[in-house]
Amino acid sequence: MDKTIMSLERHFLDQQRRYPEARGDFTKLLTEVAFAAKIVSREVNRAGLAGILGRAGQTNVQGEDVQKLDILAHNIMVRSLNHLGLLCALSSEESEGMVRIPDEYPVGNYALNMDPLDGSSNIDVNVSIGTIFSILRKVSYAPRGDVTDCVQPGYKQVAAGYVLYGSSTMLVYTSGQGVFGFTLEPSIGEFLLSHSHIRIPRSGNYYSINEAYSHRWKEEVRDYLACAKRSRESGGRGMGLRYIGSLVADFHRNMLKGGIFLYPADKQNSHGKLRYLYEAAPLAFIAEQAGGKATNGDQDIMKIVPTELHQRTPLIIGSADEVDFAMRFFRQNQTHAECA
Ligand code: P6P
Repeated sequence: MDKTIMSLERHFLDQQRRYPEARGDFTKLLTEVAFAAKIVSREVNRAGLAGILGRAGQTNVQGEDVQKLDILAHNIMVRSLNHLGLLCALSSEESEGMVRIPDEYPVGNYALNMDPLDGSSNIDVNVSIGTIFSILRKVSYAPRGDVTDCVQPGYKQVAAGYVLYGSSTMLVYTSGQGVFGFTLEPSIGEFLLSHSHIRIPRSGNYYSINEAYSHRWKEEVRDYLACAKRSRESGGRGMGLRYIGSLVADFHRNMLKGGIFLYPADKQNSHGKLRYLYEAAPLAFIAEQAGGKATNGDQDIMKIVPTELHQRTPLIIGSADEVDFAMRFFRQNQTHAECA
């Protein structure tokens, strides 16, 4: 039987019906994020023509300045969202400070943290990249919001999502009622429901980590990886390596196929590389809603209380059984924990 055709907007409205008291602001915000993602998707897909249209930092054939795509994505997201009267604050990997709502625009009751285009170094080689966003309620008493509205622990999120610009453009989100995936149908410019109630498999065949840094890792990370690779017959997990170098792409594969992604702290990055508010926390919300887990190697990502806008965190995220297995090593006080 043909599946029903469910657009993103129809899905949001159906979800909103569960809350009679809802005014629709949250639905409107999610809808506008999806609108902005469509524009970013178009620019990402045109990037391959940059040689003709002009590279970032140069001028294109029309003599226009070509912006770096991550700056362009940042501007598209900000300009799509900052005038709606839905947000009191925005943060972005592309902005040192909080992005304030211009005085001429009304403010709203939500804050949005985002990585507008993560993995942008992969654009020139046509590797999948992504947008990551996290939505929180306003908590400050500042009339027009302040940075404390952005800097909140993961468990305070009301929604989180990512957009993957790959062989197709997918938007995956949660608002605490499960995880839903929508695929963009370019011919009609609509995101259509393609993955309802995504559940991350409890285990997986692949681990994702940049093994070039193994000399910088703590002993327990090396011990874990030795067991991750070892065959199941000899007490290991029998896993292979998949590392795209684009967080959203690696995470999305694990969401659908199972697996584990690790970016641990090391001698060079004592707090890890990835950012808490707009990379780890939103993906942790999604992972947990899909039955997976996310930790910094010591505590759940969702329970970490951040203090800074661009705070970094180690991140171990993916299938529940794979994260549990890894934590056996990271929680160990002694080194050289045994596989079995
Ligand atoms: P490394 C991209 O720059 C990014 O932020 C993530 O998308 C990706 O997972 C990670 O960094 C890759 O980092 O140090 O392995 O190149």
